[in-house]
Amino acid sequence: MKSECTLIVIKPDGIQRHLIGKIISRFEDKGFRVINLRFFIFSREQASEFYSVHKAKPFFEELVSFITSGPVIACLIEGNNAITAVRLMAGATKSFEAAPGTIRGDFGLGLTENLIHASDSPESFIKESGVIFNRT
Ligand code: FUP
Repeated sequence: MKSECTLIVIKPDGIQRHLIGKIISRFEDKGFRVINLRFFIFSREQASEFYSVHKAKPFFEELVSFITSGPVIACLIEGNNAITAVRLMAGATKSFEAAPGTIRGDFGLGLTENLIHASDSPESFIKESGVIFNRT
């Protein structure tokens, strides 16, 4: 058993489509605990830092524009192997290829608009949760 913490962000499309409850319920139903939660709008500066690993990618501008386009919800989620398990539950990046049973596979068809972000490693979790929870 490896209890660990991860971060999810319900993206603006998830909020606009009223999927907050459904998305968080999946993690609670699985046995994870929500240990912190924040409803906010990313500033451009904060979004650029959050997505800094993608700075050189052609889709960076689109990604920052989208994530700053409306409110999001960030949740810290704790439980056994949370980082791996939560990413499996989110599904493949391209929602139109994501497996049924995953959040992206069940609720969306988009790429940039893919409902949820989930940290992919302990290092990403520390960096990303710092951008959201350790600053005003
Ligand atoms: P993921 O880890 O599944 O969230 O995906 P990545 O870290 O590979 O990409 C980060 C975000 O960039 C994705 F959620 C969607 C977006 N993206 C695009 O908008 N266009 C692309 O071509 C690739 C990713």
